[in-house]
Amino acid sequence: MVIMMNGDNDELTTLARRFLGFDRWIDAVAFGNGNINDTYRVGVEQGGVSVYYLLQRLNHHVFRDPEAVMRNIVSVCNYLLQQDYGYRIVAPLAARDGHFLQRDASGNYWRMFPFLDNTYAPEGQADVDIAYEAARAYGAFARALRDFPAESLSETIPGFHDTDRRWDVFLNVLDEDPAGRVNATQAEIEAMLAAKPVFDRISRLKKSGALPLRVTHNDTKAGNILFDNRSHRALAVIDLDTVMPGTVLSDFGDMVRTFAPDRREDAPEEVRLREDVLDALQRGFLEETGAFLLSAEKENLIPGAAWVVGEQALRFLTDWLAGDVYYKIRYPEHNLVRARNQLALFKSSDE
Ligand code: GN1
Ligand code: MG
Repeated sequence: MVIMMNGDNDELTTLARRFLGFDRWIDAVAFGNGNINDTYRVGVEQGGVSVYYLLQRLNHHVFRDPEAVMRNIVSVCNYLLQQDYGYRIVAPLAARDGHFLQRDASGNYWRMFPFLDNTYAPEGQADVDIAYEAARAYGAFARALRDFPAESLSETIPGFHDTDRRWDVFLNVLDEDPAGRVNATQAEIEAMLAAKPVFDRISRLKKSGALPLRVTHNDTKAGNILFDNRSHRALAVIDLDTVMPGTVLSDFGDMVRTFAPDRREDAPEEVRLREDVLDALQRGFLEETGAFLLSAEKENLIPGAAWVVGEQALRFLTDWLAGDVYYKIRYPEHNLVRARNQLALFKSSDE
């Protein structure tokens, strides 16, 4: 999906005013590199001091029920506040009318978060220390939420990790070929079809009931951890939009998928898994979760990772064949390059 970054300052100022009182508008700059939402860091002067916030447009084509997204986030943040969690909680700010979401003239949904000064979210490939710190933070998140009633959360993207359903969508796109790209994509389609046994294995495991339903983050990449500029310690787990009921395999798997490769997920060059980073992820995550995860979960963390990589390949390939309707793309073949990258990663993680 090609979304215009609508950085109209007047519009952003008006929106910010609905959340905040301020004396002077400083600026708004596009922030981060998410594939779904549009984020701005806005600066305002309040009582003579410059203060920064994040103003974010929630993509309501992807999140069809924005209110449910905010309810999930708020209930998880409130719960975390009462736990021995050890990390900062970046909760959304209520607007002056008491609502967490504000709509603009075109019907878009906006929300605001505090901006943590002197922090950064890693870009590019994280090193071993960053991976270990992040894995501990995601592990602590799972630990602090282990008794939260997962079934009380809304499934904000229905079927997000429903492997059978994603596979059906893929087969359907193959069949209909809406963008006329199937013929030129044969090699990638064949590689995808060859990955099916891994999907079947995890699908059977999920249906067997051996994996408890847990609160899962569902986007456990380096960019969703805020680090302290100076100490490089993890301070906060952010982006709780996809917090949903799920299995621990997807959160550990998405860490492996995003941290362990030696290149970004859209690098056109051959990608390889870094064993030292993989070890650091396991060490960090299990330090926090080892005491409460069931053995069926621990034993399947690595096969689960191969599945998550395969599923991401499936999602990018499906979007390419569908004509780029879901992910933001920065050039015409972006989704195909992403799909190839994830297929290569799948191959190296399934070896
Ligand atoms: C999307 O926008 P971002 O980068 O936080 C996607 C994830 C994918 C990721 C791949 C809601 O996340 O599931 O793994 O792109 N989020 C949604 O880069 O679909
Ligand atoms: Mg995200």
